[in-house]
Amino acid sequence: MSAAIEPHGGSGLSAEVDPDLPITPEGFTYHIACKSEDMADRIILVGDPGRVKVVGTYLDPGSIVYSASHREINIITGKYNDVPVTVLSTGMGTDNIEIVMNEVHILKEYNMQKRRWRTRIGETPADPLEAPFDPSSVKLIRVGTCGTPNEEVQVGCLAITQYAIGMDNTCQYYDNPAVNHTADVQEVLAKIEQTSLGRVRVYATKATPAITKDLVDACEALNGKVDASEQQRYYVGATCSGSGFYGCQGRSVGRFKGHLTIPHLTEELGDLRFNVSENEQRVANIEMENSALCYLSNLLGYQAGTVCVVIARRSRTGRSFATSDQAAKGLSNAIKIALEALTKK
Ligand code: R1P
Ligand code: URA
Repeated sequence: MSAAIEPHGGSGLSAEVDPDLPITPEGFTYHIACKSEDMADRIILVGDPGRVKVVGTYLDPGSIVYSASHREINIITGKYNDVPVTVLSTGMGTDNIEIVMNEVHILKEYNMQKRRWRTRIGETPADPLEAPFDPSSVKLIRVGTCGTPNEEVQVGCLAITQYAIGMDNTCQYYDNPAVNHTADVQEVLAKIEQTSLGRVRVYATKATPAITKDLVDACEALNGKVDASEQQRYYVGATCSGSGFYGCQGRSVGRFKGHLTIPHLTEELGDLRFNVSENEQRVANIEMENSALCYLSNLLGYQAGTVCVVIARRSRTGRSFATSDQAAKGLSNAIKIALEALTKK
């Protein structure tokens, strides 16, 4: 196992490096301290850098072969059920997700030796000896914490993302992925634009349906193994991602009171109903990373989804914050479920 490495992998960046694609001569990207061979195709993303170590305790004993740290990005690679898995922290916010997604893309699809992009399945290969890359082989599941505006959702419950609503502006800098033009995603967008969020530019996309389903199946399987008192509650719905924790999620603090553009954001999100595919959908949760994860993964053809433990309930019918025990139990189950879904064969 490598010890904490120097930022940029030792020799650093030189004047010859392409400023649009900063990669060291050894093949390290600018922010994630690893090379292509150190990153598995199946990736758990967490916000909190300290959570990487926690997820590591759920991996197969003695399986961790790589560990490094740079800025808020801690990374380990090991195995779960004998399947290679990387666990990576992003820190808080969609802006960090944009950095991580670009560098995961480079690490997966840029041939560092030949200094050119790999060809994908269905494209004419640049080198007939090189195996074409299948973008759907990259699977990313975020394991986070969140709040909820939904009175049906209690603290300690897991929120599993089906639709993704971006209240942030990160993905306004990228074209819409094809899935955003489908009738169901368009409906989510139309509904969200009818709220006060119509005053800011919002976007909508969705998690990969297979990942949403695998997370639900993993939660059901976990519940099948425990007593009624230990059942893990979960709720599938739309995840709204804000570009901040306070005003951007409708929290008005101190002298900011009276100065929010959308003072009733949580109430409006809690009241939203989407009749997507004839099945009523609601907002499940609010956090700060999922929108960019799903949107950018959809653009790249990677598979992505999110499971978060609800720690703050801010609904019309009740307000509460999870105890440390509730948060820890929910997080433990979220980690198990995410690892099962990620490594499903
Ligand atoms: C805010 O406290 C942070 O917690 C949530 C939010 O998305 C934001 O990053 O997720 P993590 O617990 O994964 O960091
Ligand atoms: N994380 C968030 O982003 N919001 C919450 O309310 C709780 C956790």
